[in-house]
Amino acid sequence: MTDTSAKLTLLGLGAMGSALATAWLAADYDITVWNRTASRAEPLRTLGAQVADTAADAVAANDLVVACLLDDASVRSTLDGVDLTGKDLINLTTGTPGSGRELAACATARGARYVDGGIMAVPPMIGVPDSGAYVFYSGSAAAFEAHRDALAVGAGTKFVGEDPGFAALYDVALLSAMTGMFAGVSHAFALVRKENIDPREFAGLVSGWITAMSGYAHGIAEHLASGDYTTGVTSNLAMMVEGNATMLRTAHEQGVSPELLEPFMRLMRQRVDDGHGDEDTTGVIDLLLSRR
Ligand code: FVH
Repeated sequence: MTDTSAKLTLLGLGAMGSALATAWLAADYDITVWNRTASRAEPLRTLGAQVADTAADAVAANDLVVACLLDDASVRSTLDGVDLTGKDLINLTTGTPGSGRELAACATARGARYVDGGIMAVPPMIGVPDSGAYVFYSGSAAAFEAHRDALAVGAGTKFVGEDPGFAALYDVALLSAMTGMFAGVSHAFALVRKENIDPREFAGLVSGWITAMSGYAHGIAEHLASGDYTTGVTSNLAMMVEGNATMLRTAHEQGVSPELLEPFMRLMRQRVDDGHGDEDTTGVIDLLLSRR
């Protein structure tokens, strides 16, 4: 039977692993830690952690084993040959949906229950009340429920289903949205960079505008749910494509490469050319799915 008392093993003491360990120690958890580079465990030993010499020793110490390593390969090599029988393995290492499913199959075949996790936070947010930090979890619902309290110590929890690939899918989907946002923000700063404009003041305007526009995601969701991409459209694609030309001319005038914007603009233009100028950008999703 799974031991759900306040103790666990943590493999990996990088920036994120150390933040998680510190949060569990602050909450009086009895934790055993292991890290490939042993010296990184010393600050945690001082705070009260047990430090294992090997990953196998660390795993043997507790039923709940959390891995927070660099990547899929480091998880596999760390757990190679380690007895996982009866363990609940929670893998917080960022991976792909496919790697989550593969690790789940591998762990299950070795007698463990597997839960994948996707951390939506940076290390300073861990263990900080109201920081907004949370983690997507998917995989064994029974293992997640058994350890819900422990997993909630450093960050909020969102269980997104028993498909072990879903935590990574949600994680990477949100990171992808963020990457597109960073691209837009970079272009915006480039446009004003050579002018006598205070970047700190400009940042407030950029941030406020992005926040005001963020509800756009809900409009897209309604279109995808209904299959009608024209309902509630206030700014149609034909108009936006004309606006794109103005954005590109402005980039040219300001000496800024349009390379971050052009790929998306090409897809918008394609939808208009295909006769969808009365929609918004939802149809770009269909184009992305039809091109691979
Ligand atoms: N830090 C962040 O902002 C992000 C936030 C969202 C989630 N990510 C993911 O979390 C995983 C761990 O990230 P991290 O910030 O702790 O990363 P590092 O500080 O670089 O530490 C990496 C740890 O992995 C160990 N490690 C690397 N390769 C191996 C290996 N072949 N075998 C065993 N351990 C390995 C490394 O050990 P060492 O270099 O100290 O010996 C660290 O413990 C990650 O998936 C992020 O994408 C963080």
